[in-house]
Amino acid sequence: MATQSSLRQKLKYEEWEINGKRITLVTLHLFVYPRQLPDDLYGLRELEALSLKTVTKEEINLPNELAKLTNLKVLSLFNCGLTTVPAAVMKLPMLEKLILSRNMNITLRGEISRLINLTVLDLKFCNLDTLPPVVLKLPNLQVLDLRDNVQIFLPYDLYRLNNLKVLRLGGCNLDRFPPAVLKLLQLEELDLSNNRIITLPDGLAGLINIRVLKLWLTGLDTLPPQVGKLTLLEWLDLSANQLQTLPEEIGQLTSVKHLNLSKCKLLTLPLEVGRLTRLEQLYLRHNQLQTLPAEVAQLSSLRGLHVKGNPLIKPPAEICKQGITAIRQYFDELKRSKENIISHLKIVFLGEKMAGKTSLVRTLDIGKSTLTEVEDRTHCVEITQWAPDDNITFEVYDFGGHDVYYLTHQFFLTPDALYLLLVNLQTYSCSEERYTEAVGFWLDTLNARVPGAVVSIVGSKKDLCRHDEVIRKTNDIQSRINMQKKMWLKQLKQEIKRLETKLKTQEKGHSSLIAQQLAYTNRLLEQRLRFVGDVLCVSVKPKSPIRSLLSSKCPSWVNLQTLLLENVNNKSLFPTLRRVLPGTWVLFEQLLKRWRETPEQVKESDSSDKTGSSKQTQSYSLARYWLTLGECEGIGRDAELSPERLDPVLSYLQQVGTILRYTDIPELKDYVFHDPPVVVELFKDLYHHDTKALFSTPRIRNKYTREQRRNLEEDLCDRGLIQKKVMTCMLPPNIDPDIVTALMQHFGLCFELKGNDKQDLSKQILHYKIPWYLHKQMPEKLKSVWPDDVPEDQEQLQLMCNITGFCPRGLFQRFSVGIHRLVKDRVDWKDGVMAYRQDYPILMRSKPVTDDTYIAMATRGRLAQADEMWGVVHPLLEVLVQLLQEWPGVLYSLHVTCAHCIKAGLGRPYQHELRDRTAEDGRDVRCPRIKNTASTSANLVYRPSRLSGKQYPAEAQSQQDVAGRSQAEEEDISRYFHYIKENVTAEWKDLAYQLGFSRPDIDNIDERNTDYKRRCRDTLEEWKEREGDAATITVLMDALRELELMSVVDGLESKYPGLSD
Ligand SMILES: Nc1nc2c(ncn2[C@@H]2O[C@H](COP(=O)(O)OP(=O)(O)OP(=O)(O)O)[C@@H](O)[C@H]2O)c(=O)[nH]1
Ligand SMILES: [Mg+2]
Repeated sequence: MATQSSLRQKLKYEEWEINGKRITLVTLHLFVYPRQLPDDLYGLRELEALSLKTVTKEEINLPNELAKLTNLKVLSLFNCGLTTVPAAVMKLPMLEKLILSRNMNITLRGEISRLINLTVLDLKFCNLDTLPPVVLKLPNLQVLDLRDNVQIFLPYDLYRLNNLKVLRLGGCNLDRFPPAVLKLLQLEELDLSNNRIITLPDGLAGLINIRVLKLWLTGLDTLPPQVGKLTLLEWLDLSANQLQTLPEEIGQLTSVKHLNLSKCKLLTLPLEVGRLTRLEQLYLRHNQLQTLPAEVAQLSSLRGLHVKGNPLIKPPAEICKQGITAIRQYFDELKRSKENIISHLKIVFLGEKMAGKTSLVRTLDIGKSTLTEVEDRTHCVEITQWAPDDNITFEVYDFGGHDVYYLTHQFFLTPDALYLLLVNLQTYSCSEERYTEAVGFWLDTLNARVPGAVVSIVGSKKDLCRHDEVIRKTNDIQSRINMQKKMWLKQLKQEIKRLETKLKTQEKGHSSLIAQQLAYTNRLLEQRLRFVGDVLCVSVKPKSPIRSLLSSKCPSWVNLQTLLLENVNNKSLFPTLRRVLPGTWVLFEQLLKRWRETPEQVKESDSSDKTGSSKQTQSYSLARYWLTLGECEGIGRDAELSPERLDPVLSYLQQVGTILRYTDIPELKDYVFHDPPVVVELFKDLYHHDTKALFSTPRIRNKYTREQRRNLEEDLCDRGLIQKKVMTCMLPPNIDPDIVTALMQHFGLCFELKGNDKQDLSKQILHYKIPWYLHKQMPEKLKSVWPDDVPEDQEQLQLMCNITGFCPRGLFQRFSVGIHRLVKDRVDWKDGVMAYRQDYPILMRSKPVTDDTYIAMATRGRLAQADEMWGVVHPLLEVLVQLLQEWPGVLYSLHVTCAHCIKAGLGRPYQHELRDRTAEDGRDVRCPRIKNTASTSANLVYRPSRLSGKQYPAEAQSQQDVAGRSQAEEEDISRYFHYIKENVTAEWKDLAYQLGFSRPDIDNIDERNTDYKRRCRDTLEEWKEREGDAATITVLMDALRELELMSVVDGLESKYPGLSD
């Protein structure tokens, strides 16, 4: 039993909100177990706020002695199993706030009216069917919370509560606006959310003191103009309703600071919203808005404009993503120059080599059947523009079908394009193998990289097949596509089921990451590839003049053209095809294109600068590949964009993929890559399917003997190695190889190897390694460093990423580039790397197992060093997880292989789910394969919590973060809480979900706190307690960004400079 002094130690000053005011009270939070209160409690006369909690949910026994706490102002009896309010409560003369929520069917007796100071009564979730009549006799009641009493009836004489300022009736299943409420003229806050109300009465305008009005999820389809009379309104929540428009009277609500219109069906937003000069947060997510009024962006108090999930064309989504400042700059520029409507669509031609892609592209472009010659094979990617009519321009991406280009292709696969997959009907045969090569593989790639994209299948070279053959083959393709789609769905559902089971069985405190992964996987269900039409068969072989004369039929590719035009005009497929841009931006883009095509000519015709020095000539020939910022400014001036107006258009073009910019890579930050395919073409010189051709160019032949060239080729093919000076020689003249290699390293295509000459740095031969060229197996000699059997005095810590189903080609190679800066003394082979990290050996391997792929990374050391071993391998896993974010459709899970199984050499070692170590974990974990007889140290199974928190997409971090994290972890995250709670306020629930809290957790936080800020703070504190060291500012910032709380993110960054470094 607690003594008085130990109880007194638990007293703390806590801030409470009573009736809109914040006061600090001497507070005690007490767990009552089993039912009895400690006797010493009644001696705590100074107590002002008492909050009781019970774990058993049995009725708490509140004896008369409670009345001795004469100073008690707040009493919380949330979920205490009460059937009636105990008599002692009625004897607390000073009581101002009484929380009785979640006490089912509680009765309130007449004596309660003795509580003449009671101003706040909380009866949420009490299953009340009528308002207890005695409540009307509480003369000073100002706040009445009746939320979630689903049957409640409100009496007509509710008006007797003539001091009532706050009435909460959310979730009460009300089917109309309760008339009695209209008589509560002094009301300042009314919550009717989550009811079946549908219409608002005219009389609402009489509630002229209303400041907060919550009407979300009430089925409203119109907002009566009378709402405009509520001129004191500061907070209006109309989200999740059926509203398509708003009355112009909304503009009269000039006190409104927070307006939530998300998840309505809004098609337009009235200009009058621009009159809400005090508006700070405007929520418009998930509506049907195509345009925003410029007036809205001009609102000077506006800190957050949330528009995700709208088919916006003015401003386009790429602008909105960048935040309110970019939106303002856009409208500003739009006002300064004229509006241009642009219709662009990216069409990507994919498919095996020789499928007929380039021939079809050319045919469509010139409008006449055309065949390519053998030497026309496409290297990497060619981009052309095709404008079939005045209304639209297609950006056509024609990819080289050879395997070697596959890695670079992926960078051009973006979600908003139309994909045409060409299947060569001549070489297709109705077999699983051919289907996989010609169709399945490409669809898997799209499904992994751009889930939800629009795809059309085209059968090519129809002229080379008989009619029945065409039918047989297209039917086969179609039915196998259906099977593949079913397979994807099955995999997704299996994964969801696995995660749901895991969520149920996972111990408390470990579920948040699984919940996030589950939410993510569920989202993928909504984002499946959209196929348009059946397989369309074409031939682009020109007909002989005689046959053309005899046949009146139009060529088959014309049908494809018609289909393309039909599809692009289908708003459900491409809702944001047309977009409104400032004329200056459009002109700037056109000038950039001219530079792309003919930089020298552009320069010659440019009258502004005619010095024409050789240095300049060189720089203009480089301008084919990239522009310096200075050159961009010059082009900007030609488009009437001063240097300070340039950044918004560059950011926009970067967002839409027209240009590449790397403002955070030192070697690249001063350049603009205005023609991305040209950049990739540079790689082509180093990345060719024909390695012989690489070493046969005139420049290489001039510089190296035949023998030397043979050695160089051998180096590349056997070891993936290429010397820097050789590489320089392979690139076009004057190209700075450092820029190309910085780009290649950024794309994950190569890494740098320094020579061993430690004395003379200048003599170091710099090599680059291109893992793509590696084809050999693990070298035998490595067996001495890493024997098959784990040495007796050592343990193996092995982390595993299990990729279900399709694994992107080249993933392991890119991973091996990504980890380069973390390891030393590496040896690479086809599907593995052996290296050292912090003097520990590490082995990374990729292995296909039936339909899945396992990527394992392991180290060995003594058991006592388990924690160090985690520090060695875990950062490698983080690099892989980060990389996987490029393929949102890939399903993967993370594991720790049972160290006992490894050491015992068991065939199918057990894979533990990756999770953090907690204080409750025992010392050993049983090996599930050898039930109950063998075990392994918990230190080899559970991740030390200092490493946690980086596991699934919402929390993915950049590689740079890996290095900088330990410092961030050490600082106290709580220092940011105050700012966050002050600014997140009402969105605390979203934040809680984002941080992995479940619905019941959130309800608890809701119940036990008095206002948003406290709930937000409580959420953050609990999150920190749960997650320990994993509760980092990076995770928190990611969560805020995910919720688009950009004003909070920006505010934190400016308040704490260096936070985002
Ligand atoms: N008979 C016939 N031949 C075609 C047709 N389309 C393309 N070809 C021929 O097929 C070969 C390959 O055509 P391309 O258009 O270059 O193929 P691709 O898909 O662009 O090939 P890569 O660039 O290597 O990926 C060329 O020899 C073309 O002449 C067609 O409709 N009928
Ligand atoms: Mg081609």
